[in-house]
Amino acid sequence: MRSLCSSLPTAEPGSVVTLEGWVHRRRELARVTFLVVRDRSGLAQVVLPAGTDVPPEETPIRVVGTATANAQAPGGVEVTEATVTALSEPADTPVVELWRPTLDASLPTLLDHAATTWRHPQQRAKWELAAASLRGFRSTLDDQGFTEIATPKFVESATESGANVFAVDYFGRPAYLAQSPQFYKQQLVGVFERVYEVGPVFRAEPHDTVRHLAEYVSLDVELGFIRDHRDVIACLRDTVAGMVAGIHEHAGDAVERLGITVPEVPAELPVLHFREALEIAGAPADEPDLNPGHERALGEWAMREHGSDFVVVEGYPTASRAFYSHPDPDEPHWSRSFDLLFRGLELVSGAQRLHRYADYVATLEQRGYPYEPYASYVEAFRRGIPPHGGFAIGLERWVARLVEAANIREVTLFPRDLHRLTP
Ligand code: AMO
Repeated sequence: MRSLCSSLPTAEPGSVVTLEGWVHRRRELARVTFLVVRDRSGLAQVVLPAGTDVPPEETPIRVVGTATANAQAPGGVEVTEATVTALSEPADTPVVELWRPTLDASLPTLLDHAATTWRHPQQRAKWELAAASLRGFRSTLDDQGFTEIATPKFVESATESGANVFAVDYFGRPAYLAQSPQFYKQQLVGVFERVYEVGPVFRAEPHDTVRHLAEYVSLDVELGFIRDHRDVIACLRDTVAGMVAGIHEHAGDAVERLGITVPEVPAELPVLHFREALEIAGAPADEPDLNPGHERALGEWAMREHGSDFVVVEGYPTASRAFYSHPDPDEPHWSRSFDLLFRGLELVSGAQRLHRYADYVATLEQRGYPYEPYASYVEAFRRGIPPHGGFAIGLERWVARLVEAANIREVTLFPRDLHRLTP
């Protein structure tokens, strides 16, 4: 039976063990050859007689040998008297030396050779943080009565704005790749009350920035029977806390490999009104939105004033938010929408939504949007949708800030952008 490298330290000394993994490193010394095996759980050392023929680095192998205590070996146990069998052709020499403790390669090299470079324990740790966060996201929402949904990615109309949609030929009809599951998650509040989706979304971002991808993973949440957007912010707080808990529970080892500081989520997130946010960021009072420099300034403010990696900005101008956002009933110039900034970067957008049919019709008209492309969405609001709201977290942005990556592509398995369609 196969043992994992991580279980070798607990193997009975003298017992026969079988490891399967990759040749992480060969070191041929005068009297012995050391072979380090890597599998999904970690590394193990195998000691072979000098001159043993070992396949090259990155070849998958099976090692059958004897578990032997050796204080110098990682974990105190190594494999001796071993036979090594290659499980594929000898692997080509990787473009980067994966056995080195840190991966020393330029971003284009990392991305061009992603299928290999992701094997490096530190690189892989970044996605392990993403996977653990997803487990925490799902389990937190599952426990709160949410239903996971899956919605179409071919859509008839733009959900966010017409500017950055990918047009596709859908059996001869024009269609788009979904920029978000926005319209569907709202309609499904009418069925399940509380829904979430984890899925790809598509944005034809025309600019080459360190925070935008053409395809990313959106963690979408929508819940009904809310009082206002503050109920949505409370749900967001618990969801992000759940993602952090997921990291502690399932990716402690990845955190250690990367040496990162996992944020603490305050019991209540600090909240600023958009007006105050502009002032703190030193922006003119008539600015319609926050730019990356403003966001960084607000991140520093949150750390200074609240010791918090997070800050919510609420009340963005209604005119600069998506048409489905609910205006503040007292001051309709401001909306019941918000963003969550994490370490000075926009991580989440959310809002209370309009939920009355007549409000949708009026808003579309006011904004000069045609009714027809939105008809099937808007007409759902004639059939009883409760007050509701929700938010979306960008998974890659979350991980990028967790590991403080300079570029979102460093934490994306196979990034898609203006220039990149392979690998
Ligand atoms: P928005 O368009 O602000 O809101 O997107 C939500 C979050 O998704 C992330 N994000 C991106 N990540 C990588 N590359 C991109 N090009 C990109 N664009 C956005 C950000 C952002 O905060 N329907 C609304 C959400 C809602 O109200 O529920 C929406 O999609 O982290």
